[in-house]
Amino acid sequence: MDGVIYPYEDPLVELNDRIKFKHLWRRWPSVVDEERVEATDGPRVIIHCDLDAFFAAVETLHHGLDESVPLIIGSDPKQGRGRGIVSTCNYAARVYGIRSAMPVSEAWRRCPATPFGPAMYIRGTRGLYSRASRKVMDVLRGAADLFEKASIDEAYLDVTEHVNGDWDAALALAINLQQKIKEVVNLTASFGIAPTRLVAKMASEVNKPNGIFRVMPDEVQAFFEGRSLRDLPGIGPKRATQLAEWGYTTADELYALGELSLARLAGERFAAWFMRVVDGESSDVVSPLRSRKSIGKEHTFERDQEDHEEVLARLLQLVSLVMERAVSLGVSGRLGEVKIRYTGFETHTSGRSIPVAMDDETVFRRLASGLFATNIRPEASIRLIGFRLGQLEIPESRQTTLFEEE
Ligand code: DCP
Ligand code: MG
Repeated sequence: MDGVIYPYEDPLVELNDRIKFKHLWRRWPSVVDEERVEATDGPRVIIHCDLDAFFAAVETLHHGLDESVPLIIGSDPKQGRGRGIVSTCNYAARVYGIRSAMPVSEAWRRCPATPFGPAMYIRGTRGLYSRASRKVMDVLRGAADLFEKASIDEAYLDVTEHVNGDWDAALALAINLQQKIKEVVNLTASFGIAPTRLVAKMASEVNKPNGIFRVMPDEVQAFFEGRSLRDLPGIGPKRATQLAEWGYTTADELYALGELSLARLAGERFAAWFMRVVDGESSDVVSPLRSRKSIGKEHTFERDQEDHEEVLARLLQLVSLVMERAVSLGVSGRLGEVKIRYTGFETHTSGRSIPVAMDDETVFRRLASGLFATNIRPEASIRLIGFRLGQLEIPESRQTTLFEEE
């Protein structure tokens, strides 16, 4: 990127100038084609796709159910005494105020199953969802320069090069992808098109279900006008409540404060992040690397190792390498797993989850040592040792937890 100057990185440039520069940039889409991942401050064309009432829609198709019957996917409601939660529900059930993550007993209270009420409850079939998800992801991946699966039913596509920076072509592409998904798995999906990941994600909510919404680079500020701070991915409930107590409930009110005052109120990091988001300049790139499910490293000893101290030392080295990788990819994990393969190839994997995703080396070194100590078979000789960081989380959610903790 030597010799390439990014005028809008200059903090002294006025907002209007920055918007002008962004338009110029659009006409020079591939000055740094090879390094497009780094060229993230220019307006990219990002598409976010999110399937509608995903688990419920799959079950509806699978069992040939009537869409107008409220359908709740989650743990067994046990006639209202169930202690689990709702995974999701169809739109007919949302009319009753039923939502993802609500206690299933609460869902039952709002809308019980026959003979007490009209609803239907299904425990869910993971395999069905994974299969449908894979087919959808294959369709989406094919259209993206950079592709990132963000969860089982949503993905980010950086299509800047694919559409050559043309926002009408991006809209046409989203319509086309929506039709293809319908053809391939008979599910409906909603799309958001915007210059940043975060705005694309918010945009895909606007016309849900089966909708598309586009936010052009010069419409980002207007998009945030009157928008509740609670609707911003990256602002957790705690921070939203805090900001509301100070009198700020919408994005534009908070933006009007200006970065300096906001920093004094809510911290420099948050202020810088928030101003960039509303400027449509969030630096979160669509990263294929974040699609990965886990980061793992293994070591096979030259000769089966009987010295458990040695094995543990090697394990801790692996933990460090994995955590370095996680930090460089910008991901955190909630699960640590230790794999031990004994002489003769017998293999044992044991894992433990922590309450929130972290990228802290010390935490996972401690977790790995604990797993090793409790699971290692005394006197056994070891052929291979491995460590894996799983249940990875993407930075949007990471930002939430970091900001909450500040
Ligand atoms: N899910 C879950 N538990 C949650 C949230 C979601 O098991 N707390 C599962 C069920 C959803 C799927 O993930 O079907 C996708 O999550 P979404 O948040 O995208 O919810 P839906 O796709 O169900 O609904 P929407 O139409 O609002 O996207
Ligand atoms: Mg969804």
